Amino acid sequence: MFNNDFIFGCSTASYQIEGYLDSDNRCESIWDKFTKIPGKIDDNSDGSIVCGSYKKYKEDVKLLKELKVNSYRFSIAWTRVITEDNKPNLKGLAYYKNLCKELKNANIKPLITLYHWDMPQWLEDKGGFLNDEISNYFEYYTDVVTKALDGLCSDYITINEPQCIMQLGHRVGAHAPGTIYTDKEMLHAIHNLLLCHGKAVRIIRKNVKNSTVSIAPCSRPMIPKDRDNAFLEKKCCEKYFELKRDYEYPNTVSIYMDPVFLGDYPKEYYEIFSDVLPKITKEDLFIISQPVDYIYQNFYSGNYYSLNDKGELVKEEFYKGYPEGNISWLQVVPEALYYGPKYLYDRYKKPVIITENGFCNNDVISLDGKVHDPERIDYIRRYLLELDAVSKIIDVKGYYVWSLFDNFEWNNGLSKRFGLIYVDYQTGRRIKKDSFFEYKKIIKNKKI
Ligand code: GBH
Repeated sequence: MFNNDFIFGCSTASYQIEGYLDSDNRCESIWDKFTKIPGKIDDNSDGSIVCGSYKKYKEDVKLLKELKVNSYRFSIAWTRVITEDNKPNLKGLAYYKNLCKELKNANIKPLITLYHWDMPQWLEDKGGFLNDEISNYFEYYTDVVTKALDGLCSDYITINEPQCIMQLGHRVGAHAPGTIYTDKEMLHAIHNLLLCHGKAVRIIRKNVKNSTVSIAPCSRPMIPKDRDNAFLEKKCCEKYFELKRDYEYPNTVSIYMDPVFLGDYPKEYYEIFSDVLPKITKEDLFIISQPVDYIYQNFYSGNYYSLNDKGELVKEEFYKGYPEGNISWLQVVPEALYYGPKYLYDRYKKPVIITENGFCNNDVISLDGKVHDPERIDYIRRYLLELDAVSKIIDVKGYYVWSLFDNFEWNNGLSKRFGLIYVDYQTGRRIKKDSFFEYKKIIKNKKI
């Protein structure tokens, strides 16, 4: 049973749902360019059609109203609201203003993500996150947005999943812009990204009355196979925050969250990267660690661990045929919503809000014209049961489903569906899936 003021919401992101990429002087983003490179997107699709939310926002809000969510998390496209000569684009701003007004009339609180991966290409051309001016550009963009939305939105997320920006965008190369960083560049870019966050927090506090703000990282928690073994849980928690100089280090939580929440990088950071450290000043760390309100986190999956004879952690491989979504990394591990929030709360001591959680399915329209998705319903219910359980021992304030709609799933294109609402990309038709009605019921009853 969730508290009466528990936030139930849905999440989306600009490039994934808006479409109309050439409207109202929107400028090119790194995803416009990346999707044109042959072989980068599984089905050669891009963000040009998708859900058409740039024109259909009234219909979007109607659906949200029917679902009765308290909050809608969406992102602003930097490319729509700032021109290539770094001036406000009033037409682009008007879209987000209208969306916020529509939400206000429906009694739904907007939660705005300022950066959900769609960097303006002209800024990427100036070096992207390696440009030491990037945090000043981001601060200016944040200033423009918060002033334009004055009185319409008070809740902001600075940056979505810095892990994916760095690991997928600049190490694996599966995401835009796909330029591969050396370790020295990676740490420099991470530091600049954190400065973007900090400067945005500062300007939000200045411009917005009763603001809330934080960053939304993602992670894949280590789950103790034996839930009664406190020693194993402690080991899992340690591993979750551990920073090692391996291929995966841009994916860790502590490299981003320690500076934001604790005021400095983890101790081991300075040792393992001693030969490639960026310039880090006291002033930088002060800016990066401006107080934030919440621990936001996106959780989808996790890994089980047990102990060997020597008392060391060992990862349990998933057995063949293990329950999973229609995307390689989405094994069903509901305990992620118990241990993830718990580990984070114990270290960073702020209320937790799950900013994304959801399921990818090979959904189809059935003969009866409906979309039946029992797997998604089961996933959401199992995960929410774990979240409900952990909320008895830590402060959990909300949960957002990824996603309201099927949408452009980055390098996986349109073939991967995460929505509570099915989108027929040929006609633009939207069909509420069974999970839409189930989530509506959960919201109404505040219980599973
Ligand atoms: C989120 O990222 C995004 O915010 C959203 O835009 C996207 O559409 C949604 O989730 C669904 O994918 O280390 O094995 O987990 C995705 C979260 C984190 C999933 C990194 C893939 C890498 C492989 N991603 N993870 S693994």
